Amino acid sequence: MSGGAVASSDELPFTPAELAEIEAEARAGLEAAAGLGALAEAERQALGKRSRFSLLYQQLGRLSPERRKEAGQRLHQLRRRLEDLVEERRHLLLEAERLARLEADRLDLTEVLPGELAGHLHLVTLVTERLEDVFVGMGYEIAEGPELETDWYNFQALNIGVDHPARASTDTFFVDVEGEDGADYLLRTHTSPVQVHLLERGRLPIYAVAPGLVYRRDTADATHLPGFHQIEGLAVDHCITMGDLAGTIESFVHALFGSEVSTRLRPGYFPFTEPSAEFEISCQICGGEGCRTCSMTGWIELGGCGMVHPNVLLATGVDPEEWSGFAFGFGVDRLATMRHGIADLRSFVENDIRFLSQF
Ligand code: 2NM
Repeated sequence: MSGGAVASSDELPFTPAELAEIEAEARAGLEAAAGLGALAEAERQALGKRSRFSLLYQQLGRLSPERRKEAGQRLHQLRRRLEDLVEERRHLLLEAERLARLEADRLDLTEVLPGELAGHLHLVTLVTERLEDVFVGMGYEIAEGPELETDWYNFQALNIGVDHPARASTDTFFVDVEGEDGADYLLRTHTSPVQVHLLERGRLPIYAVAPGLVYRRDTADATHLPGFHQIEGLAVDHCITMGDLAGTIESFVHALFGSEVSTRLRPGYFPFTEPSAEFEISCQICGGEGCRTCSMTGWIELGGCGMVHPNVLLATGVDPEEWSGFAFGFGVDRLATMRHGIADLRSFVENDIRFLSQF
């Protein structure tokens, strides 16, 4: 140490100008730091053990108590200002890093390859829309109804008694909701409840088709899905006959598959129609000659149909003495597999873009 021991040791170890210079230098370093690593280094230079700041601090011990207090306060205030600046800078840099990371992780899902469409409707939707167009062309309206139904609409009104096998809990998803009326709720197992709503509404005559999702407790395999699409038609008027039914089926099959395809009805059974029939189309694979696809019969079953059972009309408040009707129904997914030679229904729900983009 130079100078007189007592007098010089009691002088402040810095001038205000020196302190201002130390602060300016530290600030410049902290503000120039462009990343968190650089900031830590600038902080070490400003306030670390070997910093000009720390050297001043170490000299406080030599001062008289009054001087030490004054100098200590000055240094303390400077440290606070610099620490605040470090925090502020750290905050800004963290935010900048976060934004940079978000920008880097950004995925542009809207990309459209040059010359290609962005996408198209699912084949089942396309086939449903085609069917709707064909029926609208024949004067039908499109009807929709809820997928959550009561036992009444899905079964009772359709002449499906409590002991009918279609009611077995193995076939139906029952839903555990408390209806105001204490009714049992379930996922509709067919679109027929939509027809029940139409009949109940009582605006006759009715010419309507109801497309939509239906649910059954099946394990998915090549020919079953637990959720699949149906379309059902209903025509109720004065003097509707089985001949009208056969002609309607032939018309829409011709519109869909071409007029070289033949149709036929075979006796069948449904609780909601009497008489009931299954309708078939001539096998497209062999042209009716007989092959593996049609089990050598030349015919492939497409759906069911029949004359609406008088019990259904009575249950929905329609007078069976005045009105008669036919109804038909079939699986849209299955029709799409037949129309496009698809081997497995599960392709429709696997969302493999290579499959979907073919149609
Ligand atoms: C089918 C087959 C036969 C049908 C019957 C009715 C109603 F509500 F009028 F009674 N709707 N749908 C029906 C008839 C559905 O699907 C295979």
